[in-house]
Amino acid sequence: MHYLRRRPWHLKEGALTDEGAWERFRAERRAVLRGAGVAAASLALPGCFTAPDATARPRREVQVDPHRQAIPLSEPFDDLLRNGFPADRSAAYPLDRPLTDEAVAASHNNFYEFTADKKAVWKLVGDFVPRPWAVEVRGLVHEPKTFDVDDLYKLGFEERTYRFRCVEAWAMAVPWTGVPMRRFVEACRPLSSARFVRFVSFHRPEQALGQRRERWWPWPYYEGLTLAEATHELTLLATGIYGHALPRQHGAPVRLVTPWKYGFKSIKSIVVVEFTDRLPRTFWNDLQPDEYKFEANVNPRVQHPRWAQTRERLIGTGQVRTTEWLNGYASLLGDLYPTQPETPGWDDADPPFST
Ligand SMILES: Nc1nc2c(c(=O)[nH]1)N[C@H]1C(S)=C(S)[C@@H](COP(=O)(O)O)O[C@H]1N2
Ligand SMILES: [Mo]
Repeated sequence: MHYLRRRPWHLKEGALTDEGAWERFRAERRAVLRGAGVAAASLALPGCFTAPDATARPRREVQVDPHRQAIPLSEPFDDLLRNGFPADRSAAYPLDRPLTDEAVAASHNNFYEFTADKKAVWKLVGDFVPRPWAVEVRGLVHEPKTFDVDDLYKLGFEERTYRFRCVEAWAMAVPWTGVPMRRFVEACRPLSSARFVRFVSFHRPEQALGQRRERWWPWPYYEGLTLAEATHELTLLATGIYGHALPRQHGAPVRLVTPWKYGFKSIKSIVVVEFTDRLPRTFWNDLQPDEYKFEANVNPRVQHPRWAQTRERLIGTGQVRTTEWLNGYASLLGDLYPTQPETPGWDDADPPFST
């Protein structure tokens, strides 16, 4: 079994966020998860408790925190504590803005399977059953297989604070927990002929109001990445947010996070991962072919047909910021996209490499 090495995370936390309440909550929860033996005095002072035993894994103990009462979650908090949580936060992805308040992020969602009303998603996800959950791996792999989502922590969880930019020009900054997608891809053992990874979400009209209402939409939601994108260090297969498992409205139990692409690429509630040598079609391209193409990289120079992409508004604070090429991740992406284009991504007529 693979365990992440515990790092002195408390030293860098202050640099990443000014959300004192959240940090306090996080420190307290870690302490509680670590066992009842932790001195109560240390709970009030994040950073004052000692580093935990490297082999001590959190158990699913019930812990109801007062801070959490205010968070619009669709399920009880104890149900969000699962194997692998909380994970160590990586220092490699510092933010240039405060973390978004958890309650704000949890009540402002795009999840069209339920509704197009961002403010109402969290109220409508209650019937969705995210467990048990298997992710089917198929296509150009040595052997098709399925992963139980509750076993993914064995591949090694880490927490990363990422900026997130929706194509609608709102943005947030959140701590995701998950497995680097590269490690998941390795575990899938793709054939050398694989060029793309295709992702498919669930189709459960009986649990999802939007899928019942918008019957003609091409459900289930589907997305894709090139293999180079999927195996890039930045790509995360996320099972958690804010130190616990994903609540339903954020795409329980497992979703993609590609922080340099518009949010719609970060497909939620994945049931299929398919390796292919053909450019995957995508849900939004099929619904709105005149909008962003497959690549959908954040690019302030390429306008949406109906609005500019030069700026973004942070949910919660309402702060307006300049949007950066690749959402500010250009230096980490290296030579994946050497130039900043003036036109939307590419489509099947214009693949980014020769096969
Ligand atoms: N299955 C699925 N995944 C999805 C969507 C969706 O409607 N269905 N919306 C996308 C869009 S447009 C955005 S901005 C993000 C929103 O993620 P969040 O609600 O966790 O902030 O999820 C993306 N993933
Ligand atoms: Mo979005």
